[in-house]
Amino acid sequence: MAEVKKPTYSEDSIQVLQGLEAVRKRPGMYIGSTDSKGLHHLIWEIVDNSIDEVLAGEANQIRVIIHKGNTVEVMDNGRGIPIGMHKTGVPTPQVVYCSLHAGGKFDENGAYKVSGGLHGVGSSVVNALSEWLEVEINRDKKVYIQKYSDGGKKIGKPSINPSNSKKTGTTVRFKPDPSIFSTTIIDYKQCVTRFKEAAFLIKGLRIDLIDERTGQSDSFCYQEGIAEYIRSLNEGKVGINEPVIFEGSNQGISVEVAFQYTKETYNETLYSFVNNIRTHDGGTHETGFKVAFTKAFNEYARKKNLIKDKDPNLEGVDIREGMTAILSVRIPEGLLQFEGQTKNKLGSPEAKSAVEAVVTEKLGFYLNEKGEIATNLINNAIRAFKVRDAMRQARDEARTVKAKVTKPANLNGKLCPPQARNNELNELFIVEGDSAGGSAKTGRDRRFQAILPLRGKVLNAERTRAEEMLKNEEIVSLIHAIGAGYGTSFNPAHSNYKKIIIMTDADDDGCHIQILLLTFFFRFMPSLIKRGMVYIALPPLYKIANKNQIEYAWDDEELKVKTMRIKNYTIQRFKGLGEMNPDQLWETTMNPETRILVRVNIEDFSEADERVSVLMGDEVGPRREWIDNNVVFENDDNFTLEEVDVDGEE
Ligand code: 1YM
Repeated sequence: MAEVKKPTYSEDSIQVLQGLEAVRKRPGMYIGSTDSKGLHHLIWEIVDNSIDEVLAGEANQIRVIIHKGNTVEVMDNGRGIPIGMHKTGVPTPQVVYCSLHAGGKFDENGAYKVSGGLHGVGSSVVNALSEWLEVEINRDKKVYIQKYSDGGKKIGKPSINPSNSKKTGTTVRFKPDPSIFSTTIIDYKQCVTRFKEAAFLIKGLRIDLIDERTGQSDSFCYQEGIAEYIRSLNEGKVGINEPVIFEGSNQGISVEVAFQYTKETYNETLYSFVNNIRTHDGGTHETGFKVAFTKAFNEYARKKNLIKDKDPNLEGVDIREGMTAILSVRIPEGLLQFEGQTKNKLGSPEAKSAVEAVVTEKLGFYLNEKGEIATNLINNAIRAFKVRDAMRQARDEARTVKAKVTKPANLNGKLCPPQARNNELNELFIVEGDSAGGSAKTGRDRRFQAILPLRGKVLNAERTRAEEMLKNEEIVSLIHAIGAGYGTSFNPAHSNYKKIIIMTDADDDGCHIQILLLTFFFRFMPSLIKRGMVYIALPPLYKIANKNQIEYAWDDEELKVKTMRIKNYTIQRFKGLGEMNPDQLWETTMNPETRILVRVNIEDFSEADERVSVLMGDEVGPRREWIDNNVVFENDDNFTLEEVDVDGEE
């Protein structure tokens, strides 16, 4: 990892600014919000202080404990906050924990913090927003303890006792104030994500996370840093190259990049970080990264005659197809500039040129050195370009064909479109087989429901090259029916339908088709799922009939309850959708007033990505291992299924 200039400020340089009352009056100004997000910011803020100590080269371990009453303890093995008197006549830790803006973050004399610290919030803000807080410092063979309560009010004087131990470090325990926060329940999963990321980004840092409420614990430590991050993201995929790391610095900005290309992947995964905080919306550093890749690949391809003089340059999206990359930059406070509503986008112009300079140089060397791999990567990009070009042509053709037919694209008699064009209301049912397709076509509300019957199995998008996928009739029909493109050009706003509903038999084959379709959507139209536009229809399993009265049951439990109420009934178990007549199918599965739909939702995109490649990909080993370790797979928590639409409400 590139060296970052060590802060040079001392106890003297801390400016005592103002009291903590202001923070309690307007917490939102300091931590963004007082909901769960704001609550977790308190933890991040304290941990960031420990991380700064790690980045200064003075600590390598951080331990976070969530205690039973949702109190938090953060400990590091750094130097410990200085315990001597500050020039203002109070002990330094008190300055750090009681005065706003203390701690060097706002020091203008060259000192800067490089870890996240949203809004430059300091330890004092955490103190201000805590019911109580306790600081314990081990330093100079002494133990210093000071407690505060009710938003930072000192409880007595600090106790300073000699200790025999050479141990040094800082421990902070606190209880977020329930009169400030709308919730004080700490989410373990959010802590895992944050600390795992930090451990990946800082080689050799060990973070232990312990949840005493549940007994859960995790430990994160990665000696190979972001190269290991790449490996974990690409688990189950076949690599074209080994993960590579580039490091360098430019204009005081340190840049670290790792990347690996994998086969059979259509996607590009780029995770970027600024001062160890994920920048979900990218920004100037990502731009610099992309420009450098495009430049270096094209330069190399031309030099080696892999693309001819008359050919156009390879485009960025093609060059990045199949790439997984991590970009981590560390920027001095003075150059930090964020944009956008959520401040998740880096705006600093220096970051673009710094990343571009470092990556262009190192990538150029890498490609020249690894001739064979470089050729493979270039060919990968050329293939991606050809696929995209072919699809572009196909789309153009489709557009002209569409223009000639009078009714909107009939898709060779497959798609049965709704009467009205209304993409805010219309629904597309993807139905397994012709017989169910027939019932659905008759039973539907033709004003807003469309039916697309699928013949035969859908291709597995995870094991089929995009080029092949896009030749497949079923897939092409699906892409055209939805009408919003695919891959990087997919735009959910152009979808002809508000809901895309997968309607299959309630058996193994039906499940398989569901999974294949979800894999296709996940890889080719991920934002369709992200926007909550993909649904699974739940047909009933049983029909209970008694003279004129007909009821349906969706599982055995319901069957039991309903048959207890009815006398002299007959039970019919539906083996497939085709067994229902059009009216029955409408009533049970398609009518928005009575049907049950399950909305497909992705909680953690990268986890889902990894899961899809393990479960649907080429390699048998990781899949077998996953199945061995996760026996219950009806309850896969990556595709969370939330019930909606039970009575027409969402
Ligand atoms: C659990 C939270 O705050 N660790 C921590 C904080 C500091 C230091 C070490 C530290 C910094 C420096 C010198 C320096 C801080 N010190 C200050 C200040 N963990 C946690 N560990 N010696 C120790 O930056 O020069 C603010 S934070 F201002 F007092 F120096």
